[in-house]
Amino acid sequence: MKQKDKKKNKRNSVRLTQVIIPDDAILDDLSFDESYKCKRNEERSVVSYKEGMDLKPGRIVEIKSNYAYIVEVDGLQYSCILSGRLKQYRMQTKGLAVVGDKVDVDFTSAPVYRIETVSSRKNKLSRFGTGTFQKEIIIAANIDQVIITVSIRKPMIKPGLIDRYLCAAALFKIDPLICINKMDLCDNAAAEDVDGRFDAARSEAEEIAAYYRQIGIPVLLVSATTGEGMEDLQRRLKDQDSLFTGQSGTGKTSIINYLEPGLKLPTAEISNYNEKGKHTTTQAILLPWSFSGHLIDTPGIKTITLHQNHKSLIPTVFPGFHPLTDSCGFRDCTHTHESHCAVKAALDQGALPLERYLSYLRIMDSL
Ligand SMILES: Nc1nc2c(ncn2[C@@H]2O[C@H](COP(=O)(O)OP(=O)(O)O)[C@@H](O)[C@H]2O)c(=O)[nH]1
Ligand SMILES: [Mg+2]
Ligand SMILES: [Zn+2]
Repeated sequence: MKQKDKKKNKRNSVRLTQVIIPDDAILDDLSFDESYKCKRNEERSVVSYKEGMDLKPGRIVEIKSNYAYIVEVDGLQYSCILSGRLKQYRMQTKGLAVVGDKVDVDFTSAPVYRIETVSSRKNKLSRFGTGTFQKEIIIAANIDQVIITVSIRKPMIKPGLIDRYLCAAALFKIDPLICINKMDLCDNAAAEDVDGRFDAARSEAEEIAAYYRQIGIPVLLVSATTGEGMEDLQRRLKDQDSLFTGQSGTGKTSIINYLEPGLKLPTAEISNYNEKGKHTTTQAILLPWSFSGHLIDTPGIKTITLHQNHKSLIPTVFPGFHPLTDSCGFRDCTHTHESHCAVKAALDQGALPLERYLSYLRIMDSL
């Protein structure tokens, strides 16, 4: 870089650190509209700060700490830091650049690589803290589909939990795919029968699958042990960026390892061992499939939580309620006490299983 340019950059950075954001909280409030961020990056980004830079597009694949981001650029991984410009938003750093974000990295001062811009997101998946304010923690961004992993047994399948994941997927505008794993246990009636009735489990899985398929949500019956359903799953993962979610122990990591044996991600037993002291990552990680596309594993993230502000949206996004809801008498029908409710009518006619309606009430109650 020329001496003159250096000076100019320095001046810019001084000026920029003095920029006062009228309300810092605005950055936290990106829930359904990322336009603030888009504007800052695409419209307001002045040419001057990019002058003399060697910017390359990349993707954040892992966050090591508040300061270290692993970014994939042209198939290679670089440890990067946030530029001074982005660090102004230090308090929001975690939400500012997350796994899956598309970024521009400046290579001018290699081996120090700086993330200079973060592009606006197609979508994101967040979880919410407990307590009154339920602070948002973004898990990952730019996700094509979320693989809702459940197991038919061990742990027992819980359709109520599937509904919760489906609500979250709908709220965050991410396509869902349900994977019912451990199907091998169904054919193993002789095996120790902790949860009872393994022999009936296959028809149970098929019944659950039939219901969700009927309301338009794809379901695969798989087994990471026997390989059942794995070809179909691979076909659906190809060329997509998929985030695996689901209760711990349902076999997410086992499925990933089956499809990509080279990864050797630690499954249950090893993770437990690591809890005794070894460092394990609790963040999301983005990894490439050898058959193209990416996966996002979220080893330390226990469950999906919904935000209390989502409550008013659940009556429309709850799986299977659309397009019924269009025929409700009230636009903001909660399908409980209202008259002319199409959801309750479907329930009375047996078109909507009581179980699903009760699951809806439980989710509403919990928010
Ligand atoms: N029988 C059976 N066990 C499985 C299957 N998939 C995973 N497991 C076991 O379930 C446990 C939890 O698996 P893991 O992949 O760590 O689950 P995760 O917590 O969802 O990542 C491990 O003991 C696996 O060996 C399967 O398809 N069949
Ligand atoms: Mg795991
Ligand atoms: Zn209604």
